[in-house]
Amino acid sequence: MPAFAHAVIVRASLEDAAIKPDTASEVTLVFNSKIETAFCQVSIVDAAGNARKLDFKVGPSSERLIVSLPPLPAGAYAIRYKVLSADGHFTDNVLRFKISANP
Ligand SMILES: [Cu+2]
Repeated sequence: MPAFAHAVIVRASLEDAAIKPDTASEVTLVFNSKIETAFCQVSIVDAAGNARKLDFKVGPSSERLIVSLPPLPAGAYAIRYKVLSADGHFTDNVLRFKISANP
């Protein structure tokens, strides 16, 4: 099975818009293949290693996950995701980002 058959992120809205501190927001993750959302897990990890689960929904197409971020103070974070792609393989990865106090 070639590596490109697995679900990998091809684009994340974090590249386009900085997340503001202490403000709830949404992050869109665009994958290269359809995602089976019933088997996905998304969480956020802060610099101290504390993790919490994030709510997400699929849309507007089945390669996209829209993840809800709670209000977060400035700092370094990682979104950890585990997704099941339509070819039946799980992909596990992290997406690091920073929230700066003065975006
Ligand atoms: Cu695969």
